[in-house]
Amino acid sequence: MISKPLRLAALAIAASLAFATQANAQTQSFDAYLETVAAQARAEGVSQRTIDAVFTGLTPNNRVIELDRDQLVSAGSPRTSTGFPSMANYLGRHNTQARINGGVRTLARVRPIASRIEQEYGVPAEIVIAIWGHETSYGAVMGSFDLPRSLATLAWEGRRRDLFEPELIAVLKMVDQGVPRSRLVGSHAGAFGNGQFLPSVYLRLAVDADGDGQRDLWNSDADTLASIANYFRDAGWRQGEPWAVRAFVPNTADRSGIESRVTSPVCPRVHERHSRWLTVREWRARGIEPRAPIGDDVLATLFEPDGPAAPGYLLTQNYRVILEYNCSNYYAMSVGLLADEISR
Ligand SMILES: [Ca+2]
Repeated sequence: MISKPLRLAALAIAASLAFATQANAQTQSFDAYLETVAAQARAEGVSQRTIDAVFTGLTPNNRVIELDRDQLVSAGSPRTSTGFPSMANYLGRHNTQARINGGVRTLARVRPIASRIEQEYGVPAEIVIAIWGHETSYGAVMGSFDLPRSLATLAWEGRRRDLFEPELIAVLKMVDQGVPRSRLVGSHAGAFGNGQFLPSVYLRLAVDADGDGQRDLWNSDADTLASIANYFRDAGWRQGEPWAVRAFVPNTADRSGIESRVTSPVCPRVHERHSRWLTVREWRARGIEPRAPIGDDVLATLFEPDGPAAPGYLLTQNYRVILEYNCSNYYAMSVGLLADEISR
């Protein structure tokens, strides 16, 4: 299983996934810990009224800690000859016909808004809707955990306090900005709404696109679509470039010498499966043929997720943008291919 999406936090998770020690865990009672967070929040301008409204009566949730630990130990699926779990298997489970149909229906329903947002942000509507589909089945499954309680529990527990304490303070700032306390419901790991943003991402990138004065990622189609599109634009989406194209890779293709020579500073285990960057023109010269339109000068990496006998892809910079949303090749491939299906 791939770990649950955690937005920008994926970077921090990748760095600490190997059973980090609980160095600073639970050296204080939960209430004493909340007092230290409250002091920090006050220093960052959060009102006492908000702190009282959110923290009074808050208790840790053991279920959240259990789920967080389960993520670490979940054993992988069967491996292919690549040494990695099968991409085909993952896609079969995640890009189901029901999910594809849901995406087509969603796009039809929101098309006027989606077109306007596509114009404004330069991110294809089908990519945004594919994210929505993978995160919450187009809003059907947004999580039922109380966000302040989950975030306070995870921050106090301490394994990833560096990640969760700022998110706990960010959720207080959301309340200060007028988000109703009752709306703060989401995943056990603190992600919420249609696109499963973390609070810090909400503060930075959520958009009020329907003009009602609220950035409502739970109920508003326009706010949801614009906020995800804004995330993608902020992460460097290149308008008019595909996320990837399927590529024909002949048996005779020489795969030696195309390994990446750099180690990615972020989630290196994801990036090390991609080749080095070459232009499409250079790939063609090596006998590797794109199966869909893509400019000759576009830079791409070759990725053969299930090995040489299975489909290969030329990934562009836009694939990296999907990885910024959730740094997993399985996630990014399933989002890109779902978007392709929706736009077909
Ligand atoms: Ca709104």
